[in-house]
Amino acid sequence: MAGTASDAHTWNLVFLELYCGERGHDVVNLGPCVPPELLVDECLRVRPRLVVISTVNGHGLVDGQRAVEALRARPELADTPIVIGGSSPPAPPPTPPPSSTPGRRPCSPTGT
Ligand code: B12
Repeated sequence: MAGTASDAHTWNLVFLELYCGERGHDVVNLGPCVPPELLVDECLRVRPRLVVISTVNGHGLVDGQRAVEALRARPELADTPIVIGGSSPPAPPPTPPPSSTPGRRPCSPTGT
């Protein structure tokens, strides 16, 4: 289990470690800000049944892809299941509906 390279959040990892541990799984929690090279080295050492990557800081798409590519580049880890999850970026604010004020007309370039 690891946070992504740029992600400093830790309670996500604490939660997941407890969640998996309480269900009987042996968990190696590498903590936050884990670069792909470290993740690969630890996976080669531990040979996990599952790699859990957590990302909550909004950079999961880029960081996660790099981590998965690094893991998949090693033949020893090519078949190791990987899950990635966490929080996604906040939704943008809703677009206000077009104004329906009576008599209001769109401006033309000439101001007419
Ligand atoms: C506490 C906090 C911090 C603390 C972290 C302290 C620490 N030691 O962890 C501090 C102040 C350091 C911090 C920093 C930053 N933060 Co912050 N932080 C939070 C906050 C308020 C709570 C996060 C938390 O601890 N939640 C508790 C844990 C248990 O819940 P969780 O993280 O959501 O994890 C759950 C799920 O996501 C899921 N999950 C997580 N991982 C995985 C993996 C799998 C496989 C699965 C299935 C599920 C899963 O399970 C967990 C339990 O339900 C959130 C906002 C919020 N209310 O969520 C923002 C938030 C995560 N932070 C945010 C941001 C932007 C930052 C900063 C970039 C701010 C800045 N400009 O510096 C930095 C990041 C720096 C970095 N390099 O990463 C944003 C991320 C936005 C995004 N996703 O696009 C959030 C969402 C705030 C916001 N609304 O903007 N932060």
